[in-house]
Amino acid sequence: RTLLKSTAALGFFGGTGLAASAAGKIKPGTAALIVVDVQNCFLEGGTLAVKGGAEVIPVINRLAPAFENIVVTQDWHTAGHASFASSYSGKKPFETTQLKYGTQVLWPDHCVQGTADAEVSQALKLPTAQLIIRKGFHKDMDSYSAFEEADHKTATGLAGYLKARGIKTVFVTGLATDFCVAWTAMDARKAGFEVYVVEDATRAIDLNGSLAAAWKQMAAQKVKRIHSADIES
Ligand code: VGL
Ligand code: ZN
Repeated sequence: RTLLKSTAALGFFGGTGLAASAAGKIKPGTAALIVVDVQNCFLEGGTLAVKGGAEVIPVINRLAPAFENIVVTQDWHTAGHASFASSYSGKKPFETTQLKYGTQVLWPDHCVQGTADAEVSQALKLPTAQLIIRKGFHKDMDSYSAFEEADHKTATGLAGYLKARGIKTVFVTGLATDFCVAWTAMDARKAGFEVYVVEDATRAIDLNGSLAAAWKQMAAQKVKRIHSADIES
């Protein structure tokens, strides 16, 4: 059994040079599904709801049985976190500020540790998920990526975990396409993995064109953009 339908992939990469033979070679034991931040905070009714966020859940649940390895991430902020607009006087959500590591988008208070809002959705059905990476728990630093925090220095350990388990390819899903999914996908490339983002298993925040910009940056890093129908079930 292999993970990607060798024929389906061609349509998506027409002209970009992904060989059907390469796609057909991915063995389930060498791949991981990464489920990014499918938490109450990012679903309808949550503190930073992503439009259509809950629609990723049935898609991810449909993909999950094909994977022997699944990693879940959880945005896990302290109260008064540096990424919250409420932590600064005169700042509103979706404005930016300069922090030591660069420009930080300021968000509504969201995914605060220990709250129901921060819980991973109970609707996810991920029988082979064994690792939850919590991120954004340093009060003075954000972490969109599951691999490293916003200083681009502090590692979460996920790259080492995946490598120790012989994983070469990751499939990234979840919320939000243009922030935590994109940063996770690009850092996975930087760590040497082959990376697919499953577009219909993601939804975006799309702040000032951030979604189009994220796809462009991901393409430049050779992140491959596929559809859930390209994965063998
Ligand atoms: C995220 C904004 C703030 C995400 C997390 O999961 O994409 N976005 N914190
Ligand atoms: Zn956050």
